[in-house]
Amino acid sequence: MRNNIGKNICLFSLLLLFCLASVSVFAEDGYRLWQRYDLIKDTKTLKNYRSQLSQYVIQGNSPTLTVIRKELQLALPNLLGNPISEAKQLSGKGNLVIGTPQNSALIKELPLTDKLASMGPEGYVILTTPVNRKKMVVIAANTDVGALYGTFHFLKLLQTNQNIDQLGISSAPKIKHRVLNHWDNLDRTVERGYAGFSLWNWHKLPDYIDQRYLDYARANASIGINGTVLTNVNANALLLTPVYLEKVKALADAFRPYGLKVYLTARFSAPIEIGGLKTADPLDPQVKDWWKKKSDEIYTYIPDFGGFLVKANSEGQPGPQNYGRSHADGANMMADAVAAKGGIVMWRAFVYSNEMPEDRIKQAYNEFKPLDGTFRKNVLVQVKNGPLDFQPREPFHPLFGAMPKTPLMMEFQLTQEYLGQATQLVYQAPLYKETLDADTYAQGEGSTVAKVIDGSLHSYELTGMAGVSNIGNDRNWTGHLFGQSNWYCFGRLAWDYTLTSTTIADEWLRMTFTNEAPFVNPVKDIMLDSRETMVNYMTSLGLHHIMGWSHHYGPGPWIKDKPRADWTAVYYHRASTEGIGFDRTAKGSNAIAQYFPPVQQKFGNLATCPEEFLLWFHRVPWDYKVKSGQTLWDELCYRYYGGAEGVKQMQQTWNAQAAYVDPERFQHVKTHLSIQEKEARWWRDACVLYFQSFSKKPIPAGLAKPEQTLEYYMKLDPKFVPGI
Ligand code: GCW
Repeated sequence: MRNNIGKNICLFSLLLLFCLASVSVFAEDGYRLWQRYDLIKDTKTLKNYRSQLSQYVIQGNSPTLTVIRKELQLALPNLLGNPISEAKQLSGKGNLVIGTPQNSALIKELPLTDKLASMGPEGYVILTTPVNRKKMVVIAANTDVGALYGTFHFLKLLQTNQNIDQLGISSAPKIKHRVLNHWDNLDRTVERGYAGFSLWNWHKLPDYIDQRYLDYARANASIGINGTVLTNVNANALLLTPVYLEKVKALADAFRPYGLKVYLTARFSAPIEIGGLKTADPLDPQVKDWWKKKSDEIYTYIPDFGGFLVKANSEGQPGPQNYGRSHADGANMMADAVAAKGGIVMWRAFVYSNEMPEDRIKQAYNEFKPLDGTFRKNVLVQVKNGPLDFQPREPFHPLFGAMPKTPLMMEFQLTQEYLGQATQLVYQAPLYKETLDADTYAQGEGSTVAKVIDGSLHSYELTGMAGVSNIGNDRNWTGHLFGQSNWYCFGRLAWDYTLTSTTIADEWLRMTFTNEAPFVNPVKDIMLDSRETMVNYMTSLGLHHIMGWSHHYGPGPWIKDKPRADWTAVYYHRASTEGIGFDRTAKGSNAIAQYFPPVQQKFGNLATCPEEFLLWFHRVPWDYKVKSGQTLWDELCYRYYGGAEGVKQMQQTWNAQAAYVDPERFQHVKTHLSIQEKEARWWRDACVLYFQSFSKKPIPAGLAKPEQTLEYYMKLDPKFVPGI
């Protein structure tokens, strides 16, 4: 009797343990990102896939082919609910063949030479083709990494229930260097990070390779990201010391099979701080020699080290101007140090100084334009999408198109420093696309920013797109679950900027949640409207830089009287009883003159200036008539109230999706949307009341009365806001 009871208790606790384990294993905490290989629900599609996929053949061996094998072993049995394994030979049917002409005799025999010729080192083709009268799916590329990218594309087709009967896909990246920039510090804090601490556990490196590092590399490979800058551009010279290079090497080795190259941020004064030199003057032979030796040393640890990302003479960072040298002098010295090993230098153009009375947004152009053509061939000048600083909306940076002899690299921000940080849902693809599709008129109509950075407009060989990462060690990687969509869309657009925001959102939703249309369509609308909704309740009609001081969290249009005018809000909106807005026309700071004539005319003329940039380029009175026929004041109010209302709609739409999403992620998003709704009302009321103190006009009838007083909002001072 006692034994039986004992046995039953054991059995019961074992059962309980198993249930708990299974729940925890499949806890929907967002860790699996868009790489969820759950059983395909649509039975017709499942049946079709099962008839076409029963085994895979990968000839050859390499660390990258091993990664492909692992991914297929994880994905196919789960997606198809069938044991699918690797085979050495083709069988009757259901073959998936992956490889390159170099490592696969099967692929070598196929007439793919022409197709592969134009795919470059990272492109791939995915074809349904008969071989020896056996129908099969072929994923072929010129390199193993290309085959890996092709494999992830094929898995995406299955995850999104696409028809694979007659495949004829060829895809190659439009941009060569597709790089994440982590603003991670060596103490594991992340500057402007809202997803926990840094992924990199420097203390346990080089020995402990966390599974997260591999899943990070998998996720990046699945969206074609091929570079990662591990540390903050406000760089720490210690990173270049042997102790840390050992640790970096361990990460580089872990990432290499996924085609992910490692770059490091270089503190310009490192020769002094860790080299014992008295100067960091780039024209000093000792300094040149130091960087050459340091770079050679780095290559002994990381043979395929990508190169340096440098923030110099910007926001107090040391740089060549400390020695009266130019940015080109600094960049070229470093470029020479890594050139022999194929390294590049990404030199940031994010420079401005408060001493300069000039309109802050003009300064980077004024500093870099004259240097056009003076940079080494392996230097990219990295330029933020707009001339200010990652605002919810900025016009494209006037440097794009203005430096025909210097490869310009795009810098977008995925982390939401100015876009609601950790608590707000904003899908940024529309923001990125707005910049990429903007016409610079550098060589007449059609000279889009995208054509500048893909090198086609000015025949740059070297091309790049960087994204300031939103990744941290939060279980869901990005803090807000929908932050994942920004990591995803950055990778997709860096690979192919012609993709639409809608297509990318559709892919991500299907892979991350479900293919069920009653979920995909309305939630896609939430995503596609989210950026405009945010602009409306934060910075509509061209307003910019009116957020909280230093942490940039919440509204702060009243911010003034700070050590640096160009870090305040009043510097930008210039509100007074007469009107509001920054006159950047020829009558004002003339920032428009930095654009090519057609753009100057468009932005410089009130009649043609898009209203979303009205107060960016113009200063107008409160009763100025906008296109809707409203006065500017009324329009501003309607935008703020409309924006806050927009978040309510996002909530309603999401709250109707409980049936399609696991409780954990459903609740996560639901709770964050309710925080966002509150914060949107905070922005609305604080800004409307503040600007009303100048307009002296009533809030249009029918709009709710602000919940608190202006004094109340001005007194709010959130503490310990993440990211600083
Ligand atoms: O956006 C600003 C941020 C700084 C950042 C800087 C930059 C890393 O407020 O935190 O510094 O830009 O881009 O260098």
